[in-house]
Amino acid sequence: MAKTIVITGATSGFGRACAEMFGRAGWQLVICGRRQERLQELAEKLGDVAVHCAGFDVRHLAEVEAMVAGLPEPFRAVDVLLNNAGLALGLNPAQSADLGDWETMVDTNIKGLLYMTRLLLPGMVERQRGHVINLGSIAGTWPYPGGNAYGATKAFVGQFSNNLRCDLHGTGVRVTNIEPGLAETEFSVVRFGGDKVKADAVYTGTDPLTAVDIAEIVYWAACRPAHVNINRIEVMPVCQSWNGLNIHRRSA
Ligand code: NDP
Ligand code: 8X3
Repeated sequence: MAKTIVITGATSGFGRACAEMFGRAGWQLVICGRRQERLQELAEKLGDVAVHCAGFDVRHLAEVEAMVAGLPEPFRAVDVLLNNAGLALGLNPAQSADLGDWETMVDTNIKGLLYMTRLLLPGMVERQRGHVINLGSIAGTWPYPGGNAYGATKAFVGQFSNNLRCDLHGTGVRVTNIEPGLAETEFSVVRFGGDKVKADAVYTGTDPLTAVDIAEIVYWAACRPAHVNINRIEVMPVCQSWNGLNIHRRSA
């Protein structure tokens, strides 16, 4: 019987690439995102793949509840939840960051992920199988200027993933946190409020990770034998590494 994956943030980037990869491999897909026209277009592109399109906003619990309650029968036994929907907004230092941006990141990256997980976990535990795959980030481990609230939301995702493993001990349900570095998607266009020039500059002269690179990792983690749990994967492009600690010196 075909397995079912629920993918949040399937309208773009990693989520869309995962939908294509899992779909081609014969999985049933529940593809989620706010831009419904993109979901429809993706479903059409996937042709014969069994797809359920779910247009909703992960920040709103009532919408998440309605999505889960409205899953058609063939899609109800979810094997993998890919908590991928997320975003960074802005790169200002904390002292001048936009509070609304911080709230949006918390509501999406933390609360949306919590809602999805809490509502789909009971079925997985009941069936004694399932897998929650979260999209964290290197920003959850490695600080950088302007990463303030975004990095902190991804640190939450990392620790929540670890704690989930404790709670799910003995249930057969797996948890994986995938933590990518620089990857070219719509991520930077969103971060810079639609400024494509600024977004493109992030990747100029680099060989960033691609959405397909991440989809291959998600697919690999999901397809390990049932007794294997990949706890976390941190991945960067070769062109990215650390820059050491910063020391401020008084002027003479
Ligand atoms: P994209 O901007 O290309 O995709 C983000 C996806 O999230 C879109 O499909 C968007 O759909 C969805 N989304 C955003 N807000 C909401 C919301 N409120 N409700 C429902 N869906 C939402 O970015 P990426 O593919 O790069 O990002 C995917 C994940 O990977 C994110 O969690 C991001 O933080 C993380 N990540 C990205 C990295 C990168 O460098 N690109 C590196 C490390 C982690 P829609 O707008 O249609 O709702
Ligand atoms: C996205 C990677 O380094 O832009 O999570 O924060 S980074």
